[in-house]
Amino acid sequence: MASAWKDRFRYEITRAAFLAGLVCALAACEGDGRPSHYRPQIRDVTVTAVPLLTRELATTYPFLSADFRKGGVLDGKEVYAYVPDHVTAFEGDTLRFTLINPEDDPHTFVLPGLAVAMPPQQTVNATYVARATGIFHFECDLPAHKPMMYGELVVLKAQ
Ligand SMILES: [Cu+2]
Repeated sequence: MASAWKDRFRYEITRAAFLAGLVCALAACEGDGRPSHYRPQIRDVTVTAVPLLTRELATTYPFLSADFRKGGVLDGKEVYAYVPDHVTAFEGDTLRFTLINPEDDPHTFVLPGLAVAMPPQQTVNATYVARATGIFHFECDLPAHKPMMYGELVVLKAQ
């Protein structure tokens, strides 16, 4: 009788250990069934606002005068870029942005969940946690710079 009790006890202990191991394994798995070994990182990203086609350049490129004129293709606009204009991270990473605006015009850096002013000739720091996977548009939301001044943050699934 004592032996049967011991066998039963051993069986229950083994079963409990198996279930505990199964729970741990499932908790470590992603949706595709493979365990995730990625540890979120801090990524330092420097983004600089750069002029491409601005009014000041009309003296260098005379054709721009027609573009900036009322009714021209750049009427009320100027073309700027972010360098780089694409940033990649993994889900859970923290991005430490250093935003540099070397120009005499203001800009902004707007991502879903983050809006930062970039005053002229200043450097601004901002932190963003990439909580969700996907492709996220960032832009300067000043009307004179939309829709040309933009980029994308690509957040990949951690593996
Ligand atoms: Cu701008």
